[in-house]
Amino acid sequence: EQRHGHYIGGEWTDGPSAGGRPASGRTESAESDSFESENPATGETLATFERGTAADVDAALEAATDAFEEWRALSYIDRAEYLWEIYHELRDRHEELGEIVSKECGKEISEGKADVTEAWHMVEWAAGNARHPHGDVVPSEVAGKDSSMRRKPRGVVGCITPWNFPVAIPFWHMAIALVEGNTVVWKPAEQTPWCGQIIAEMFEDAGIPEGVFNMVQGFGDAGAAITDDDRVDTVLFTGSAEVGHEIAGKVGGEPGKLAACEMGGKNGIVVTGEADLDIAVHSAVMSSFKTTGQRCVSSERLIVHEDVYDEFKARFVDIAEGIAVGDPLEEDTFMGPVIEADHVEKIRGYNDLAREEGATVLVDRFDLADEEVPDGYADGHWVGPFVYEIDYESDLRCLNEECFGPHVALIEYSGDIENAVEIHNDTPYGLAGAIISEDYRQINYFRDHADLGLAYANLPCIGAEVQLPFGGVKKSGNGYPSAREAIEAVTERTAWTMNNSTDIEMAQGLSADI
Ligand code: UN1
Repeated sequence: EQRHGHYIGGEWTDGPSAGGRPASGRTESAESDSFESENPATGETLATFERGTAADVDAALEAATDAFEEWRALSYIDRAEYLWEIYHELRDRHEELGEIVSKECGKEISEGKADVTEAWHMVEWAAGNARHPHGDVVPSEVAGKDSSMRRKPRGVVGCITPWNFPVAIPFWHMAIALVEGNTVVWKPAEQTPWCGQIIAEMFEDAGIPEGVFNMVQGFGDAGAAITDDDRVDTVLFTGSAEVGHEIAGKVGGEPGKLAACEMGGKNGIVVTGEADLDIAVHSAVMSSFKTTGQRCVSSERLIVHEDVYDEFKARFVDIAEGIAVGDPLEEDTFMGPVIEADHVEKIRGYNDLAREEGATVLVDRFDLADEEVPDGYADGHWVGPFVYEIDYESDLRCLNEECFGPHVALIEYSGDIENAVEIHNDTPYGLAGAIISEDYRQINYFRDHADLGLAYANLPCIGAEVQLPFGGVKKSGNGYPSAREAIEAVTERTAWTMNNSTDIEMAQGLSADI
């Protein structure tokens, strides 16, 4: 029987009480002790989950704090063994879990499966790291001294993860945190509690010692109870800029506590006059419409040179007009639904805003024609591509704010690569972006001058691999909570120096005479 509670200190809580009133959809309701997971393609309820309170978070933090000393005392290799169990389970259950991801967050099935694949890649990287030397031997200027940099776990790591990668991103955070010797309190996104439940079951099946891994389901109030608590040493957050900036400001301001946050972007692709247009159009379509535009790395700005603008536009518009929107479990679907009803309204708002700010609309499939919505899916959260062209102006909100949907601007530029990069950099964000060009000088200029954490040439700006750093500059993030760089946020570095001689000799010529 499924319990659908929290996993705290090696035990499941009872789950939503029989008489508990489920929150309607995913709206927050303070009176409710439960909430529902919904299939965004059909609107149907998948399961009901217990809604975490401050008391649940308190219990989870207590358990994580108590478990820390024993967990850190294990060897790296022994800690990694638990993760290897999970690695095999993720692989063995690939198809099944990929379908669950697609059902709960609406991504088409190849993306659902890729989410699971990315999770095991991360586990493989983190657990494999246990057999890799980390730390540095550092030369000392004094012959009799040995210096090195050693890593230590920080303690309790609070992880807050988003719904759009409900399996991969939790492992970006937790696999490294755990192998490095930290204990974890995790809140999955309220939109994807089913994925949260399954991941917690995997930790249970792997036999992870009690209190090392804890999962509390719930909303932002449960998240705030984690991030605000003094027992938490590091907060790892991936999600919206609004929440991330709040956490970074609040937690980052507290001495001894560390927040690493990765937020969204207003990502751009530059197509120069020297671009291969097949690659340009293909990359732009993938970057704008995969995951129905709901990746933090999705592109919402296409900055195209005047020499190729008309041809690029015609080809991009043609594909956007025909792109297959539908049941995420069907193999030939390109775009599934968006995550929830409120998100449909948010996207509508940005489409309207673009019109008000002077856009010429090229494709508007926002209100999908009735016959396009598959039978039986009328209650799903459907939107189609919205493509517009607009004259670049620095302060247009539609070119600065992240919509997080299939909403994309075409901007024509003239002159050199410098002009394109100036437009590219003119947003508050700097997460991912791409240049499409056959001219290596233009490519190198973009690499060196575009404000980005993830930069691509002749590729879409989605699809990063876990062994690369994943994070952004400017308002897109700080501290890299994600993929391989998370190691920096979950470890302390000790500068260790040992004297091997019988005298004391100081560096910098400092006198040691007394
Ligand atoms: C996200 O966009 O929220 O780089 C994460 C990618 C994926 C991860 C995306 N590996 O597209």
